[in-house]
Amino acid sequence: MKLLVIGCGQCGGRISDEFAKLNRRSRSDRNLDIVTSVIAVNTDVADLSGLSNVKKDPVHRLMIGSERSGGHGVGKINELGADIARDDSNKIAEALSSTGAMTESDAVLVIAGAAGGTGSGAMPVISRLIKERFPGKAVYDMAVLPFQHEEETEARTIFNVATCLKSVYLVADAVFLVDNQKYAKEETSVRANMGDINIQVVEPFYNLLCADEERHPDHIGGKVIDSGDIMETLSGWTVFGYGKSTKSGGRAFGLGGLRQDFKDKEDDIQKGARALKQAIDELSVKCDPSYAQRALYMVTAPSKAMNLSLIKDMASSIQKLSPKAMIRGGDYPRGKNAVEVTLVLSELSNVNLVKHYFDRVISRPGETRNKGTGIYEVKVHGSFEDIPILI
Ligand SMILES: Nc1nc2c(ncn2[C@@H]2O[C@H](COP(=O)(O)OP(=O)(O)OP(=O)(O)O)[C@@H](O)[C@H]2O)c(=O)[nH]1
Ligand SMILES: [Mg+2]
Repeated sequence: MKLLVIGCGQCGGRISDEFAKLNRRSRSDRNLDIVTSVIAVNTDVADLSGLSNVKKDPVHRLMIGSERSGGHGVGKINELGADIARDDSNKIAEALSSTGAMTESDAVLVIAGAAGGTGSGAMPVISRLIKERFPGKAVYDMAVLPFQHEEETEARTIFNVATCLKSVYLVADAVFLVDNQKYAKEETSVRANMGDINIQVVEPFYNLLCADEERHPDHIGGKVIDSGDIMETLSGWTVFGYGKSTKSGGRAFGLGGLRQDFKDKEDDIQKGARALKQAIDELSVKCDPSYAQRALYMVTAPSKAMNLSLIKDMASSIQKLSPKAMIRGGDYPRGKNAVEVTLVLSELSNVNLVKHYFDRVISRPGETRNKGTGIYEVKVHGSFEDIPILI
């Protein structure tokens, strides 16, 4: 499956930069293309020049709204970010067309930090623009949710996240949710933390996108997850996770003395179970998987390890986890020792963290000031319907 990736604002730009790197890796290691083009859109010239892997020309590093932002961002005012993207929509559409990548892309992935200004505002506007100008093209948005401390220290955080989420849900075919806080490590610096998070965020897409592009029979699974399966799975609120197990565990599970081929098989099943557990533990947002209406898993392992029991165990674990979901699964024979699992849970009918933002943006008497921090938060009077949208 091939994606055209658009990163909006600083956060979106940096994650899209990781997608450009991912494609370099798939090309050099597997001779496959999974990303057709990466465009970083920003109102901040310094953010754009700080990227490493996105092509350096003004089409792929697209500056918008320089007159209004002075080239320094929009200072977390996401309505302004949305306005600027709307004003410059012709420029954005022309950049998209001029890459020539749209026709060979199965879908477009638009990425931004929901708490920021430029990306949070531009992501829904750009998603809508693609829907209008490139009819029929699937558009997926990736909304990165803020660290907890940002909620407590920045007045506009909750408002930006709530308005961005409401907008992208209305316009995109699916919204990947990523919770920065869930990936955060206390002991590392903010900058290193974000770099690590960005790497972790794109990793689950590697095997998932590669599998359908494979042409060599050695790497074509018994059941290939193709772009059709992925697109059928993606709908509404979506989370994803990835796990990898290389540890050999045969003896530890009391299998000493059994025949070697049987031990190897048991070992692979244990590896699969461990990788699945990690994928669930490391889902991009904490959620209750039983709310998923659709799910997808892909097992990547050397073909000799890809036995039927491994796949069957995986399928039944996911079935228990998300009993209401329509589940699609597949195998991808690749790699040496590891069993890797990519898990996608989609069409989630309830995500507590999303509800938290919608609830918190609506003011109740005396609540615009956060009692704990004393900060005056930007709030909306009324109910969910009164939360403004940016498109
Ligand atoms: N995971 C991750 N989150 C980031 C990164 N950069 C910023 N963020 C998060 O994104 C949010 C802020 O959005 P930014 O992308 O900085 O804002 P922007 O879109 O550039 O908008 P303005 O700077 O206001 O014009 C915060 O919640 C940050 O924690 C990054 O590289 N990775
Ligand atoms: Mg910025």
